[in-house]
Amino acid sequence: MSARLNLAITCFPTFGGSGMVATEIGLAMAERGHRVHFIARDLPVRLHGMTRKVIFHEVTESDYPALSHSGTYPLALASKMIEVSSYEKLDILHVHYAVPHATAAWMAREVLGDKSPRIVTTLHGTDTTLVGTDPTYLPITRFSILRSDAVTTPSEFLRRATWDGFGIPDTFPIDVIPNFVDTERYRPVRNRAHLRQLFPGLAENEPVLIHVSNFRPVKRIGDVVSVFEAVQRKRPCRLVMIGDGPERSPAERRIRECGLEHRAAFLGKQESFAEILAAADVFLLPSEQESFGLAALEALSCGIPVVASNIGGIPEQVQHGTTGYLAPVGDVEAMANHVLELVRDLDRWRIFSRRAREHVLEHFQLAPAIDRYEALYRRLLEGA
Ligand code: GMT
Repeated sequence: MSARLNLAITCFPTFGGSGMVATEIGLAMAERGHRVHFIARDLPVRLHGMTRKVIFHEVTESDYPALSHSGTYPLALASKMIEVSSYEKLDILHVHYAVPHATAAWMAREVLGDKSPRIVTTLHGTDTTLVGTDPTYLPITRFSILRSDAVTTPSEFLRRATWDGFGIPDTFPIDVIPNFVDTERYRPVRNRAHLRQLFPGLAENEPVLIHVSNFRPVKRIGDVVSVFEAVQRKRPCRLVMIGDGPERSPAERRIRECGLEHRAAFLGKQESFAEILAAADVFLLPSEQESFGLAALEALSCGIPVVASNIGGIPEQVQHGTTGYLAPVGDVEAMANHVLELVRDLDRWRIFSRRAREHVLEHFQLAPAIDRYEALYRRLLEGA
């Protein structure tokens, strides 16, 4: 085995934690001198402007009329994996999100036989908790997970949910490699000018709440708005909403109906928002489910305390009463009270902010996570 690995990564190219994590792993591996390919439907968001560091292979589906709407993406992806593996002699194929990427990888491996790369599947959450365990996909997803050479999850919670949800014995090895954050990009630089561009009349001590997500129902965007309204009644504040998805329009409508539109800014999808995040005061994540909650980690890295629901993998990164506050799903009153505790007491906010940054530096830095993925790849190749 040569020291330089030939690695391919497959992920969803859309805004979302799994694609972000996959892209950061690929870029970091390329920085370490490995040859890195991305096999995806489109250029992943964080690869924009970075393609000279890696090789991108686009998965294109046939436009033959009889095939449209028949879900041929997994087949096109498997074919591209076979093609790239054959002429690039890949060592590792690392797929992010089991549905359908782990299944496409398994199909590719069946075709490639003993020339197949080793397959690593990283589960990210909805592929287990929402989609994967849906009876529509369960048998094939379970099978594809079991046929992977290695499986990883970003939290203990998701490891347990995978064993339990798919009826897999807990003797089946799943490595927990927590998600990580680029602590240089997400750092505590509080420049309120970024917020004044959004809110020209922003007072110096006026708190700014912020939320970043894909605005899917699982994020409980209505709760973000409810918390903002409840805080606003007691202490004038502002709300920044970053991202887009089905729950955005209803939320914007509700904000307008309450006459709060001048106090809220919906920015849509943003490729870069670290400066805005770092200038805000409290990050809100009242999700129904979250295997990890990468956006909260990015906030903590900027020294922004998080108020979130006490579910899934969130408690593995947000410490209640230390770096933020956790409340039961849907308990918007408790969440609003926690926000008020933070924004009314600057000393408390500063302590939480410092501890948030320290916690991230200690446990969620990029380099140690990349070390673990690299060690996993090498372990698989040594056992080949
Ligand atoms: O729900 C999202 O935010 C998108 C989804 C994805 O597939 O990108 O996020 C999942 O993976 C992220 C990266 O590991 C995690 O931080 C999110 O918690 C997880 N989402 C859910 O579990 C709902």
